[in-house]
Amino acid sequence: MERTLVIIKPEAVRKKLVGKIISIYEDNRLEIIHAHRVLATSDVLKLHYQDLITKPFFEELVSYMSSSECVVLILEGEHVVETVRKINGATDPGKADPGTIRYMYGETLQVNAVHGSESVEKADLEIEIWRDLIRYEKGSKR
Ligand code: IDP
Ligand code: MG
Repeated sequence: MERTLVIIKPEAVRKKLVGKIISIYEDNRLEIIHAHRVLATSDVLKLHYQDLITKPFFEELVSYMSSSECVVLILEGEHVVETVRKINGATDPGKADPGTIRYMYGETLQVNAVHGSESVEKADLEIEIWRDLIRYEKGSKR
């Protein structure tokens, strides 16, 4: 079954939006198969955002993402990668469709409430990158 990695970003955790955000995924019939609250390390974030390493905002992004704890979720379901990206909305909350998580809870282009993997391949890679930090057991079918 397809899986994806979601991060409820630090400001959304600080604002106590974890329950509301998880409910949105569940209301869309997606299954939360793992959840872990953790302070992200810069090593993991640099791997997670490796494609953005040349961007001028890269260092700021890593420091924002490790500014306080985030909640990392693994979701499972048919077409879960694409479904989560739709539910999350456009990267820039100002351009996100009404009803999306980023429209409702995002603040800025950077501080935008949630992350969702962009492809099935990226999801598998991100799950491996985060696996130890979020204690998601290797070999677990879930
Ligand atoms: P995505 O999260 O919608 O996949 P990406 O382009 O992969 O968007 O960027 C990853 C994250 O980097 C975004 O969610 C956002 O937090 C941050 N980001 C993207 N573009 C900018 C920018 O131009 N300035 C500051 N932060 C940005
Ligand atoms: Mg991305």
